[in-house]
Order: sequence, then structure tokens, then C-alpha cells
Amino acid sequence: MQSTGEKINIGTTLEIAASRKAGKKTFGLHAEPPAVSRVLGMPITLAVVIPTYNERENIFPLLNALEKALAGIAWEVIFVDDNSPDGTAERIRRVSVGDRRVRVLERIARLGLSSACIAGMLATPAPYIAVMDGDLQHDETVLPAMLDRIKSDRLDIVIGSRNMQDGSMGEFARRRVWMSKLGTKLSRLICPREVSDTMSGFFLVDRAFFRRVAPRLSGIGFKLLVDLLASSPKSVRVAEVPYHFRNRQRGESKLNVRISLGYLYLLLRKVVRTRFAT
Ligand SMILES: Nc1nc2c(ncn2[C@@H]2O[C@H](COP(=O)(O)OP(=O)(O)O)[C@@H](O)[C@H]2O)c(=O)[nH]1
Ligand SMILES: [Mg+2]
Repeated sequence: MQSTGEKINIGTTLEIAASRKAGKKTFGLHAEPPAVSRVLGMPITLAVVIPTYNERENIFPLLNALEKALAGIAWEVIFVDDNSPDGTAERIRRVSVGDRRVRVLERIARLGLSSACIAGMLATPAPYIAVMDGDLQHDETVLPAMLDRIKSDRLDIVIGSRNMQDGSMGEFARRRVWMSKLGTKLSRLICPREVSDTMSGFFLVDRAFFRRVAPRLSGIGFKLLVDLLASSPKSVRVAEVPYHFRNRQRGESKLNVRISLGYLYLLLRKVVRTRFAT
């Protein structure tokens, strides 16, 4: 590309320097980042993406817990709400107006947990992206350790695991523990065998890894982690950090038979694609 400095298009720094020298006004059309991005403080390190459906009563406790757990880290949180009838999005917005770290991305129909997470993950520039539920069942105090681990070992994913030493399912109903174990066993068809908790909804990914895998994701159902692990064209660099799963204190679980069948459908699609793709 020829650079004369005469024309101000979105070009190189050289062009900008040349046009400045020539005393031309650029009216903000120059190719440097706008000044505002430099005055907002530390560059962002971590985005926490939280899918919500009818979680209004959990929003303030969750934000307080994140604020405490992530002290010293430049973070933001993106809630992705599927038009919850209980006014979850409105409650988040009450905080957002005064705190730019807190955002809500609203969708006008209930499109599902996995696709909500994907939408939120695509909406952040952060180099590391955590996904956690909006009901306080995931232990936010483990996030800094997950972040340290992904950075120090240069991993693609760090998973919060309930199935390793020093982790637990807490008081999760026996039926749900059984379902989770069965789900993990089935996931072995398409996921790395060393992962102890493929059913986890609590994990942290490297942004570059996520962007590589995103176009291949199915986005079906509740189990985004399985989708991520099974969709990567290359072997995934993964580690797990233990945590104790908490009880849900407010609101209700949204898991139902249709969603469980959705998991089987996801598995089937991935098995067919990975095993029988020509
Ligand atoms: N945006 C969005 N969030 C959802 C949807 N279904 C569930 N969630 C959220 O996903 C998280 C996990 O759901 P939950 O009902 O707690 O599942 P469980 O922990 O397996 O019982 C919670 O934060 C829910 O509010 C959905 O269809 N759309
Ligand atoms: Mg839950």
C-alpha cells in the first residue's frame, strides 16, 4: 500500500505521523486506539461470563462475592440473560449504570445456556474468560488460582472440578450426582480421558483457544465444556483445580428432561463428526 500521508484513512502509524507533520487535522480518524481506552485504567485480564435465567435474587450476592474474590485483578462480568421474566436483567442494569465492569447482554428468547455463554464469551476483549453459573453453586474464590494456572502453564482450559481430591459435589441430590457421573462416562467417547469433571459448568479458557474453536461449536444444551473439549481440532492443554460445589440457596434449577436429552444429542453429533467424518 502506498502511503503519502495525504489521505487519512484507517492506515498505519507512519501515515498518521506524516499527516500530523503536515499539520492536518485528523478529527479522531487516526489509527491509534481512541484516548478513552487509555484512561479507564488497567487493561482487562479476566472476563467472567454468567448465563442467567430467573436468577434475580442471586445477582447482588454474586457480584459482592466476585468483587471480593477478584480483588487485585482487572476484571469484568458479562451476564447473558434470556429475557428472564423475574427481572434479572433489570437488576443487573441497576449495578451497570454505575459500574462499567458489569454488563448484561440480553437475548429476547430463551435460547439456552451454552449458546448464552458463547455469546458472552464473544463479547469480551479479555485474554482470559471464565464461565460460571449465576446461582453461587460455583466457588468464585477459586478463580484466581484458575487464572494463575492457565497463565503459568500456558494452558487452553482450566476446569473447576468436583471429582478430584479436595473437591466435592457437596450436598448435590443423589440423582444429580448419578446423572453427572453417567454424563462424564459418556463424554469419554469424545473428550480427553484425563478430565475428571467434564460436566463442570465452571471453567476458564484462553481467549485465543476459544476463538479457534468457536466456529466448530454446536452450542446445544447445557454442556459447553464438553462441546469445547470435543470441538478442538488440536489436543487441548487442560488442567483441573478442585472446588466444593455449593447448594443452590435461591431460585430453582432449570435442568429438565429436555435439556438432558439435549446432552445426548450433542454427544451423538460429536461422535458422528469425530468418528465418522471423512
Ligand atoms: N441465558 C440462559 N441461562 C440459563 C438458561 N438455562 C439455565 N441458565 C443459567 O445457567 C446456570 C445453570 O443453570 P442451573 O439451573 O443452575 O443448572 P444446574 O446447576 O444444573 O441445576 C444458571 O445460572 C441458570 O440461570 C438459559 O436457557 N439461558
Ligand atoms: Mg445450578
